[in-house]
Amino acid sequence: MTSATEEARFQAHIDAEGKIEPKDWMPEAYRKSLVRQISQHAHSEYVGMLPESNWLRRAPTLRRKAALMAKIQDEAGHGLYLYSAAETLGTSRDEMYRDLLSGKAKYSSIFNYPTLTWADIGAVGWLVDGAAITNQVPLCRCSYGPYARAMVRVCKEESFHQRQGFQIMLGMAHGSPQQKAMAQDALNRWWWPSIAMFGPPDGESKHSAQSMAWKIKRHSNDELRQRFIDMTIPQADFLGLRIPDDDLKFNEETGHYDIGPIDWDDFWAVVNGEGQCNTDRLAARQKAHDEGAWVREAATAYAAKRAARKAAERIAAE
Ligand code: FAQ
Repeated sequence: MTSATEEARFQAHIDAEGKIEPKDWMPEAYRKSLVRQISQHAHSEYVGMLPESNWLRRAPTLRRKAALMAKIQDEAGHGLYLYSAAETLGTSRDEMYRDLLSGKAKYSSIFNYPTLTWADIGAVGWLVDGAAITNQVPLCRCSYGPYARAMVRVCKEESFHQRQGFQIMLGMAHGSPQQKAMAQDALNRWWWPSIAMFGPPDGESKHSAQSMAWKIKRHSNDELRQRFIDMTIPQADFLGLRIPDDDLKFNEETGHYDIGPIDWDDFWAVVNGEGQCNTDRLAARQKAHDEGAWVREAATAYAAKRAARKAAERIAAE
């Protein structure tokens, strides 16, 4: 079969909502784009543990601490499912992780902002996980089977995370005047980075058109951003907090909220390594990787020993 015929069959399968599995034929560009997106997603989950773990030992109550600990552990689990899904495409986890530590691979811009107060933990859960769910629910229908299946569980857990964050915000917004001010301050700082997190505007998104044709992405960056804005503004009203945007207004004609301009220069500066926390985040991941070397060595040695024992048992039984 020529590669043009293979490609036509591949696209027809996707158009008919078929799933692509690891051993199926796929264009190299499809494989490469998936490794790029899934590994960036996995890196985001790993780096995303850091802003939250900053508050783990200072959580205000044991209950809050237990919930936050469970959430952070979930993010580690998400990273594992995602690295495993990406490995089915032929790139090893070691290779992907090396690219993160060297700064070659991207991870989400949002995790380069600092968590300054406990209210930030509420804002991260409410806004960042809220944005993550909006972006990730359509990924459960991604054309690549292992990614789509991993996302089902990830989304269920993200939905618990979003509620955990909203509940913190609710407690603070209805608490003392100082607590309400902290909640408003957290919203002021996390709103715009959460909006930008959906990626560049449609006209500037270099991968969207192809990713949508391949049904990796189901919606454009701007469509998902708008969906998140429309969903979140009534939640801010319920909290009695103000969205920090003087241009924000409901557009009766479109049925959507219009927002002011997004600071794309800030977004690209953060993506390109100049955010407040980029250096710290990578240093923390590098330190954890170095300190975990003995665990990886022990696990590899155990696996090798177990395989040798099994082989010896097989030979003895023959
Ligand atoms: N940050 O052409 P597009 C979470 C890059 S997980 C950094 O539009 P695409 C859970 C993009 O990679 C959050 N870079 O790209 C959690 C590309 O660069 P490249 C992560 C960004 O792939 C919560 C270039 O810009 N979620 O939050 C960003 O079609 C709380 C051009 O962009 C995912 O990864 C950004 N925000 O669309 C954990 C979801 N946006 O690769 C802990 C899966 C864009 O050419 C606590 N990923 N770029 O070098 C996706 O849906 C897509 O990859 C997008 C980007 C939407 C992120």
